[in-house]
Amino acid sequence: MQRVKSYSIALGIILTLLLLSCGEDDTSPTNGSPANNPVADFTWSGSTMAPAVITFTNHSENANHYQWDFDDGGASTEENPVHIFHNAAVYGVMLIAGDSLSGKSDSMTVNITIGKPLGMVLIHAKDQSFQMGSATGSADEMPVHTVSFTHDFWMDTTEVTQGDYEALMSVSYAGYTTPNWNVSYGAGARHPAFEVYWGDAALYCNARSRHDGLDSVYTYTAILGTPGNLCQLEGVSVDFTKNGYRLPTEAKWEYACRAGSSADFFWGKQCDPYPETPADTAEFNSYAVWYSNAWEFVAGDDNFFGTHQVASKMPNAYGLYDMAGNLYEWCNDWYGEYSDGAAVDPTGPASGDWNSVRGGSWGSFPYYLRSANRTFMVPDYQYYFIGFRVVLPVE
Ligand SMILES: [Ca+2]
Ligand SMILES: [Ca+2]
Repeated sequence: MQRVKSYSIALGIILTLLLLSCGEDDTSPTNGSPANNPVADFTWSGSTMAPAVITFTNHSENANHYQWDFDDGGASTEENPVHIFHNAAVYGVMLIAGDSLSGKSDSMTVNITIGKPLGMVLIHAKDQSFQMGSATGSADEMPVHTVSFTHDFWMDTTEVTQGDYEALMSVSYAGYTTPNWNVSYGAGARHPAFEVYWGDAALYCNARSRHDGLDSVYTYTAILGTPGNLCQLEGVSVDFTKNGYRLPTEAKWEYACRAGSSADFFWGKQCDPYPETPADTAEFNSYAVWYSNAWEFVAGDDNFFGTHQVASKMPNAYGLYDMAGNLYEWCNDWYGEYSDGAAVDPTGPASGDWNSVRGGSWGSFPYYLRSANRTFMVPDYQYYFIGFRVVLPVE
């Protein structure tokens, strides 16, 4: 027994020396043995409106490795990670702070409430499909084909307003000047922005992305003309992998416009002879700013020439306003024929001369306000019936 005891004492001295030498290492417990227990602690900062860019700052004690769970499928092992929450929800963010020497860890969970992006609605499209096009419309709406999506996306509930456009663009681009919003076509902060080229709309998307701490989707080699006021982008390219605002693809636009409807109009009616009776026209007027209540001036409280303020009519089932009429809306796509067969996240032709615009305008007849209708314009087309709204993918 005596030999064993001596051996134990010797082993104890060796272990103590080992621990003391380890104590000189920055990452080990500071007072030798036993190791201190880690205490998880962190703070966070950033916007709480989706897409929310949140910076996490670790304040844990006695820890040297970190495991973050953001409660949205995302994770990180960085000490001070930056994470983007794309959806409006309450997230229970958990940090597990561990000490690699002792093998001990501690966790801390904080609920972070993220609100929806201002003026946008979440379009549930992930793993959804719809029939794009129309068998009874124009040739370019055919063939009707199945389109599906791999992600949800946010979409502006209204066309971009003159007020929002002016506020953002005036602080985003040196040399910006206000577009010519002629009062006879509807001028005012709540009226939609018109007389904007496709390039102006793309610059708006980039400006809004920068404003919200997101990526720029559009790159270009030069801006020709006045930024935001009838400018063209030279050498423009679109990076769909970036996390930022962009113009909707035609497929996203039509899916969102239909809001589950397969009829010509999102409120479930078929075009021609509709709208025929006064009751039909009244119904049409309740959903759309179009020829009858905007171009063809008719005296009355709700009828006047030009664009109307956004969201002055009833929304579709997804809460989107003015998807039929008020202004045609720029899409991201070059215009081209549909290809046969099913498509997943289609983005249109790789190049072209015209961009697609959708939805008809305040000067349009009903046929052009159908959900499937396609119209094309050169990107630098200055006209008072084209505006836009933007989308943001949920990755
Ligand atoms: Ca519209
Ligand atoms: Ca057409």
